[in-house]
Amino acid sequence: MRVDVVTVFPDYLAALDLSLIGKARQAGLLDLRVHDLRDWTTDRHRTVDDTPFGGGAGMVMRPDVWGTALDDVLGDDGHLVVPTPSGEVFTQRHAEALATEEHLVFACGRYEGIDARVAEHYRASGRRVSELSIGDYVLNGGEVATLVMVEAVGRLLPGVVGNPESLVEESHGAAGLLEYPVYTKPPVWAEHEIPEVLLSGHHAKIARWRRDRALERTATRRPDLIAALDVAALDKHDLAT
Ligand code: 6GU
Repeated sequence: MRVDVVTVFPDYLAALDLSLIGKARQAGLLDLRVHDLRDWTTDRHRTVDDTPFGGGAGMVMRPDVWGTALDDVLGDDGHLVVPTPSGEVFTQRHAEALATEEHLVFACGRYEGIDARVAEHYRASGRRVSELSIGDYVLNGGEVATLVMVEAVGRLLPGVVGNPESLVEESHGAAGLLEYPVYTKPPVWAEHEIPEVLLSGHHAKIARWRRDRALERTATRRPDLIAALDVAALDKHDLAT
């Protein structure tokens, strides 16, 4: 997969050199390039923003600078992703859909945003454009949201996560539940023991226990996810839990 990020803070994206995503880049599974938006400015001060029409606080990013940058970077197949607190909320379903794309381009704006004509223009020209938020809070710009989305998408690319089974049971997977609690050695730590069933070697009982804990946790922490569950996917025992 090819990923381009356009930002006025290229250094923010340095974390993508690390860990699994960094390895995926070295292995050639992910071709990630970070660009400085100011490289597309033409004035002496390298201006990227201006005051909002209609008045109000803060600055808005200029469409002309973004337009020349995105015309260069999008190529003919790029899917434009604009991180913005006024976007749809990014979920694992968005990550899965974006992971099937050949080429993503992230346009990082400051939080007052990019002139609205930019998304409108690329949509009108027939491109896929996704305006996405990472949650209900406000960040200073799209860079951290881009880190989040590139990591969520990148780990779904074939070969990035060593054991693909670790993608199966995790939170926000197909089951629509949060993950059950996990434990490792030592079996007793600070007088806390691990649940006995996990030492039983009884695989069906362990699976049942894990599903019950996942249901319990999800009901307490994320009742919205319980409400969204497909009732047909629940078993008798689930309904009793
Ligand atoms: Cl994508 N951008 C900004 N600036 N703030 C956010 C966000 C994005 N998602 C949540 N808050």
